[in-house]
Amino acid sequence: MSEEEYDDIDLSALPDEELVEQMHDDLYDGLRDEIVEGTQILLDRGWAATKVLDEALVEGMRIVGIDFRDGILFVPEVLMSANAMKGGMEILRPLLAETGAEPIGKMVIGTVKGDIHDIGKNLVSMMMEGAGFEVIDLGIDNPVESYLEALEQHQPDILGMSALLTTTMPYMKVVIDTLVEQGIRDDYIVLVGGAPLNEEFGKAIGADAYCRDAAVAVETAQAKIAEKRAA
Ligand code: B1M
Repeated sequence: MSEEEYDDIDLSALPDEELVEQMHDDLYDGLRDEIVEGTQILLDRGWAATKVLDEALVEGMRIVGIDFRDGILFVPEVLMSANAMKGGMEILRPLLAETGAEPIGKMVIGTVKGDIHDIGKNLVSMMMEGAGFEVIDLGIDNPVESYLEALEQHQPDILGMSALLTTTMPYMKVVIDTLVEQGIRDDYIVLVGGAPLNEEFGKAIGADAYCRDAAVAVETAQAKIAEKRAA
């Protein structure tokens, strides 16, 4: 569709289902302004932030991922989709992170060395903040040294690591092995996540748990902190 045709679409006139489909298209086409507008419209219509996130944004990104895998979309286009997704996430951030409660725990999180994917990690950070955790986000491409430095400086309860590539996920083991070597592994709850991981991998590298998505990350963090405090 041309820019002009896009300008003709009045997003606010679309019923919910069509608006969500339009947002999938807009995410695919990397149209940040439209994603921001669509996100706001759904919220104004009373949608919960998590519903907007799951049905409009994450589902749209899943479709982008399929065509990226199949060689229909390329890195520059997917970067624009990611940028549009982040536009929507910025609107949802204060809603997802809304909490008046005292922090119930602290987490340091970062994407591992060699990996620049950060959308999923950012979502985990937001949802953890929303559940009352203090989050220190180290960003992307973290070597073991930056995790160690952050653990030393912030003394968190939880270390979270994210990896989206099969080539970078083994680096999580490098970090955990280093914690073991330094005798500090048991000082932290280590949670890992990212699309190519699974439970078996989490166990094999010595993490405390693999988290399938941001909601599971929150539940797991709460359960592990409760266990640790009870012990
Ligand atoms: Co990339 N990429 N990418 N990419 N990219 C994938 C991951 C890929 C699956 C696409 C595909 O082929 N279908 C594929 C990996 C294949 C593989 O290794 N098996 C891939 C590839 C190959 C690449 C490049 C190598 C491409 C190239 O250059 N030829 C390159 C690598 C760059 C690098 O990192 N060194 C690359 C680059 C990029 C972009 C920069 C263009 C962009 C990233 C932009 C950004 O993040 N700022 C990008 C994107 C956007 C994707 C896809 C399309 C979408 C990822 C995403 O944001 N998903 C992705 C395809 C896919 O995953 N379907 C793909 C939405 C997000 C909400 O989900 O990240 O899974 P996810 O996070 C979830 C859970 O996994 C979990 O919770 C999150 C929320 O529910 N979770 C955690 C994640 N981290 C967690 C940490 C935790 C807990 C839970 O800690 C406690």
